[in-house]
This record gives sequence, C-alpha cells and structure tokens, in this order.
Amino acid sequence: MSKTFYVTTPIYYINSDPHIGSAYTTIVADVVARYKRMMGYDTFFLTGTDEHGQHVLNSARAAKKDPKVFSDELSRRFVDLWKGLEISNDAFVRTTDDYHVKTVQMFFQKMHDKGDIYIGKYEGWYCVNCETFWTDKDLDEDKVCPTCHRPLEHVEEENYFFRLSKYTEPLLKHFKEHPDFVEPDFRRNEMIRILEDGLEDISVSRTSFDWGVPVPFDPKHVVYVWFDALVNYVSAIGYGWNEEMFNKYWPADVHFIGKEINRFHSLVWPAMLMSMELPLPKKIFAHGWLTVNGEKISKSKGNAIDPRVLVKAYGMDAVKYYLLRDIQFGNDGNFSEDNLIVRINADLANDLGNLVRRTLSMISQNFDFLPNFSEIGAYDDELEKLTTETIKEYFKFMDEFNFTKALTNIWKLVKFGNKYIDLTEPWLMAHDDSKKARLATVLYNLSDLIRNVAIMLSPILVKTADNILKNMGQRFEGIETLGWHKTVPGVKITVGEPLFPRIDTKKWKKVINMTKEEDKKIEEKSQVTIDDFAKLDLRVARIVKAERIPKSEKLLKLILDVDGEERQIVAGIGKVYTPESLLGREIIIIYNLKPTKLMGIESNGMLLAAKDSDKLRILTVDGQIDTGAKIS
Ligand code: ME8
Repeated sequence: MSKTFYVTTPIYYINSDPHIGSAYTTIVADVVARYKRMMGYDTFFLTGTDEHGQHVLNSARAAKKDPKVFSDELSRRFVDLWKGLEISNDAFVRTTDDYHVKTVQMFFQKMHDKGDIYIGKYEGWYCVNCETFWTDKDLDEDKVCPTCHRPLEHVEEENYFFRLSKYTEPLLKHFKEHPDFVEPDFRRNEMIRILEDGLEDISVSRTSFDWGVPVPFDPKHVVYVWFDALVNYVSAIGYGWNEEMFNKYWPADVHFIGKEINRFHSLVWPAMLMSMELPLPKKIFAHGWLTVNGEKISKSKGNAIDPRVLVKAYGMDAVKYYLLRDIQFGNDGNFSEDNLIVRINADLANDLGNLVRRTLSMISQNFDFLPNFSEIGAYDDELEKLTTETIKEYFKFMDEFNFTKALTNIWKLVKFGNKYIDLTEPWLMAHDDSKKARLATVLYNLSDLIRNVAIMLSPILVKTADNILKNMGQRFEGIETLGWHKTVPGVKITVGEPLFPRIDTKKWKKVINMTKEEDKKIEEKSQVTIDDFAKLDLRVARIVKAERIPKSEKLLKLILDVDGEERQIVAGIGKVYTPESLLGREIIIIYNLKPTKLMGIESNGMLLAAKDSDKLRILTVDGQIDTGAKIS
C-alpha cells in the first residue's frame, strides 16, 4: 500500500475578496502538497468555498441575487484565482454541493441521536461577519467582535446546542497524549488554557434565516455555518458516500489554518469527530497573519493586496519564495514589496541565477555534452559534505514546515556553489588540455549541485526548477535521485534565458504603492465630508406652473413655490413627464445652485431626479411637509 498524505486549507468565505493574506494559507498548503507528492506520497490536497450563512445571504440580497446563483458566480472566482496562482489542489469542495449537505445532515442526526445535540434557548452575541457566537465573558462593554471589531448583534432564539462541554476532558487527554496535535506550540498552549477553563456547549443551529443546511429532523432550523463548514474536511473525501476513499485519506495529516480560526479547528472540530467516533486529524497548524505596517491584511482595513497583481508583476515563483523565506511560518509577518524586490535581486537573480548561468555557459563553451567527473580535487569534499547535509536538513525542515530554515540552508549551498567557482577557477583550465579532466569534474560537480538545488526548490519555485532541470537535460525520477553525484552525464544542455532578470529599483514602479495611491485617489474622489454636504442647500418646493420650452423635447420651464417665494427652474424631464402631470407635485431642489440659462431661459436651481439606464423619476417627499423645508 502506498503512503498517503491528506492536506487541507480552510474553505474560503465565498463573499470575501481574496487578498495575499488569505491566499497565504493556500500558497503554503500547495508547497506542502507538492513536497509530499515529490516524496512519493499519494497526496490529496483539498480547498474550497464556504457558502452558507447570514453574511452570504445578506450579500446576495444586496446584490439582488438568489443566494445559490450568487454563490455559483463567486465560487468560480476562487477556482480561477487558484488556477492563476498555480495551486495544485486535487479537489474543490463547496458547502452547497449535494454530497456535502448530506454528510452535514448525517453528522447532525448521529450526534443528536446519541444525545450530543439538544434543543435549548440561545441568548448572546453574534458577529455576522465572522459568523461567530460570543458570550459576555468574551466581550468588553462596547460589544464589538474580538476578531474583526465590528458591532455585534444581540440574538435570542431557540437553537440546537452541541454538548461541547462533555469533550473538555477527552480533548485535554488528547492534547497531552499528542504533543504535536496543534502547532506552533504557543498556539497549542492557548488551546490548553481554554480547555483548562472548561468548554461551554455551543449553539449549532439558527432559525432567523434559511440559507444553510436544513436540520434533518427539524427543517425550520439550519445548521450553524461553522458546524457545516468543518464537515467539509471529511465530506470531500467521501465520508458517507465513498468509504474506500475516506478510509484511504482520513485522518488528515494536516489542516492548515490562520490563527483566528484555531479554536474552531483545534477544539470544536475534534470534539465533533469524537462525538462521531471518528479519528482526529494528525495535526492542525495555525499560522500567523500577514500584516502591513503591523495591521492584519484584510479587505475591511483597506490594505488588501491582490495576489494576481503581485504575480503579474513578479511571477508566482518569486512571490512564493519571498513569502516562505521572509515570513517565519507560524508567526505574524510584515509584507513588504521592497523586501520582495531585495529577495528577487539578491537571492534569485544574483545567487541562483548567476550560478546556473555561469555553470551552463562554461559547459556549453567547453563541451558538447554535460561532462562526467573523473579527477577529484580541492574543495570537492567540502561540496559533497555540504550537499549531503543540506539534503538531510531539507527533509527535516520541510517536514516541520520550517520553510525559512529549509530555504536559508539551500541558499548556503547555492552561495557555496558560486564560491566553488571562484576557488577552482575553471576559466583558467579551459585553455590547458592537461586540465580538461579537472574542468569536466568541476563542471559536473556544479551541475550536480544545481540539480540537487532545483529538486529541493521544485515545490516552491515550480517553473524555475522545471526550467533548470530541462536546460540541464535532467529529469526528476523519484526522490532517491536527490543526492550527491546522481546527475546523468553525456546529455545535451541549453544555456537558456536568465532565470530572474534583475529589477532596476530606480526605474521600477512598485505595484502595491501604485494600487494604494490609486485606491486613495478613488476614495478621495468618491468621499465627501459632512462639511461638503452642508454646502448644499436642498429644499422642498411645489410645482405651481409647468410648460414646455419651444423647440425642446426635453426641457420644461417650472415655476415653484418655495416657502412663499416664486422660483423658476428649467428641468430636463420633458420626455418623461407632461407639464400637466407635474402640477402640485412636491419635489426636492438644490436651492443655492448658481443661476444659469438654458436655451436662453433663466434657471434658478435644479430639481433632483433618479435615473437608471432607461428610466427617470423625480424625487418627492414622503407625505405632507411645508415648502421650503430643508433637507439634511
Ligand atoms: O475563516 N494573513 O474563511 P476566510 C494570513 N470560511 N492569513 C489570513 C489573513 C492574513 N492577513 N487574512 C485571512 C474562514 N487569512 C472560514 C474557514 S474552514 C472550515 C472555514 C486566512 O475566507 C485565514 O486565517 O475568512 C484563513 O486561514 C483563510 O485566510 C480563509 O479565511
């Protein structure tokens, strides 16, 4: 039986706009999936979309769309985004998929049957944005959501509850027996502290809206969106509909998530699985947040960076390299475009790009094919030792998800490669036939180093590694080929284009600043202050006389009564309203508009009307009010 590896990302809220912060979870999970595939694991990598709940329903209503139609459109955006970011997921689960809905109902039914779900009354606070319930104990006096800081709704309704409290002790036991269950360890300790305080039962159904999975035995309730969402990790791999697949992949090897959803994954989800008598995932890894100037990147903070913009400017390989190298996985990390550019120029263009180019150019100048080694000389031992050590540590660090360390180590080897060239001075051997064998060995050793580096980098620098191997006439044929002197000699090589062109920082237009500036301009343009608004004097007026302006289809001359004053305005509503139909109507005008003349006729003010693509309607007041009344 082959080894399997099951890795997941959270399923994304369908109505959220993905940014580089949220894409981070998936980008990292993709690296791990590719690494495990390379290691020979039968890997299953799952992502998807979280589509139920009040928040989605509200957004669908605001967009005047049926929630399913709305979800279909939005889910597509995620599928396309991941494709654009070269994400290699094996499946894409949607919580509106039939098999998922059925599995959620199976969970709910079974947990109810065994008494772990019961009916009760919920009274407390709810964050529509995070779809999270909070108790007074979690909140300050201002009653805002501890995660997103938006005001909470006070709710009181009959709900089904999950007997989470019952699982406090079993969970504590599991945490103790499996010290690697939640990582990093400081996040595990947070969870243990919560457990030591004791868990409370949680509400797992809602009745105030119907966009969700119906509770099978009480369909006026829909299943709480988090209960529904967590089940995706088993529904997508066949729980309840494909036993063979489910048994093959479950329990998951790792759930990658962001730190703010750790409680749901490390406490609620395992308790649900215990209730279902299913094995628990082997690991939950809760990473930190990407920040900009110390603030979490998020749409609502206005600091969202579109990953597509970054990838278009710098390429996926470079963006991924930067994220994994500069941001210690597990901790929060500041995203900086300047640092990304530094990494591209220093590490990718200079260190790696030059090593590959120098080596391949020397081979093509001196040999018809990639030469074999024969004459071992100075520094070869050192190179062999460093290569072997780097590979050994690579496995260790990648298995620990310590990408920063894995990459730092690989770069030690890359840098040593450049140093090896300087020390062995192959260019001096090129013109001396007696040194041809040594030259061949030096170039073989360098090729071997580069091949090993390319293989180790291939889960991260996917295209670059593939290019390097192709140009060197090498193929990846299993992880056993990662190692000293396993390069196949005698093959044709191609020098190829530079891997990463240097970015000239003096001429380069940074993409984030540009979008930020643009955003700012748009924002500044579209926003008015209360002082701006106060400059407008809007008043109610009654139309006392109306007539067409000769030779114009559109313009009408209106005489208005504004608190006893007679005013004349010209209005472009003649195609829609006849003069007769307007008499006696109360309208809204801009009272302090600078007078002007239209077709030679004085207009002293302007009426307000609403217009869409084919209709126009004047604004009137709701009920009786004196003319001259101010609008504020
Ligand atoms: O939480 N830095 O979905 P989501 C790093 N639907 N990671 C970030 C981030 C940032 N600035 N902003 C967001 C949900 N994320 C639920 C999950 S799973 C059963 C249900 C991460 O769309 C966040 O931590 O709000 C999470 O891992 C992912 O983006 C999706 O978040």
